[in-house]
Amino acid sequence: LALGIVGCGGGDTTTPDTPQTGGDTAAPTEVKTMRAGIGLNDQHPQYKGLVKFKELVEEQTNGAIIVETYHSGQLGDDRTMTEALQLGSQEITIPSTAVIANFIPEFSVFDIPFLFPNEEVADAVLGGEVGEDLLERLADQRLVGLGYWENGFRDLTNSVRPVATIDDFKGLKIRTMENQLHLEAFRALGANPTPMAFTELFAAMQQGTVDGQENPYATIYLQKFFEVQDHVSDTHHIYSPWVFLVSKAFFDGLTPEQQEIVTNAAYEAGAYQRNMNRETAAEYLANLQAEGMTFTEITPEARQEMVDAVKPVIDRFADQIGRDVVDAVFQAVAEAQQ
Ligand code: TK8
Repeated sequence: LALGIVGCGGGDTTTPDTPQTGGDTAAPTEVKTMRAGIGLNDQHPQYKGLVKFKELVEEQTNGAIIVETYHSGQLGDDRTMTEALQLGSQEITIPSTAVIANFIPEFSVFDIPFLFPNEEVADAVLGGEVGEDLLERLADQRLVGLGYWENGFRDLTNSVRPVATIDDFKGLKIRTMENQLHLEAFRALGANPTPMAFTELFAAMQQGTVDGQENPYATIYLQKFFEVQDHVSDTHHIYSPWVFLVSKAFFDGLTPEQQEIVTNAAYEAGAYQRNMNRETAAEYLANLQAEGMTFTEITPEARQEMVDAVKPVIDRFADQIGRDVVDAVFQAVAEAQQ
């Protein structure tokens, strides 16, 4: 008894060919598939968080929603996958806010260097009114944002020299994410930045197309950047959030109960991933040193020089980001520290 195939807002919907048996354990009448793609590999807390999401959703919907997980850029880079959600050919991706800023400029507010002094302040701002307001703006881009996950504090690596002060940035070819504020900030630090998708980064470092990059320790270690990079510094120059994105067309096609399950699962898996990220950061730095990377601590004085150097960039970008958003974020950062 083969039942019809019902299309539903982007996600594949197939109706099982077994007739309903009734009762709580009945097979779902209509199975929806969520194709979830990320750029990092299957060792990273981001992927472990995605698997947690998959388990929660499949269990709580009794298999009415199935999540297919793809890692290591199998479905493309952050920007391509975000566009796929808009087109309805993919249902989930978890890009950096820096990439989302190409769709909604206000998201670049989180790329302001040295904005968050620590993770507690980041949690308070992202989980508060400012963070929620930005997530609501995703609807205009046919996207739904189900909370912020943690990429984390970004640290500089390179294959040329240890970096201890701003002078050491001079002339370094640094890959940045595809984000204008990142580019301008690294120019202000004296580097020679190149925007590039994450999926091309390892090869670029291997071939010497770029001298360095910047990412949290978990990414540097788990993506094996120590094989092509010699030096790491705790610049902690930007705290990168990820956003758990769902295709709006698909999300709108879910029942209210399914929307609640998917939303709660995204937030629960986000907390799980954030905690795992934080619990392992020190271990990954130690692993990088064990793999032969030199580690340079940035002194408060040296960091202050960097803060001063990028300040004009922030002033220049405030209007492009939206001065109301910039003011609201700085206000929220100040309040979170009281
Ligand atoms: C992975 C990216 C990565 C980001 C970058 O898809 O591009 O450097 O930090 O985590 O989202």
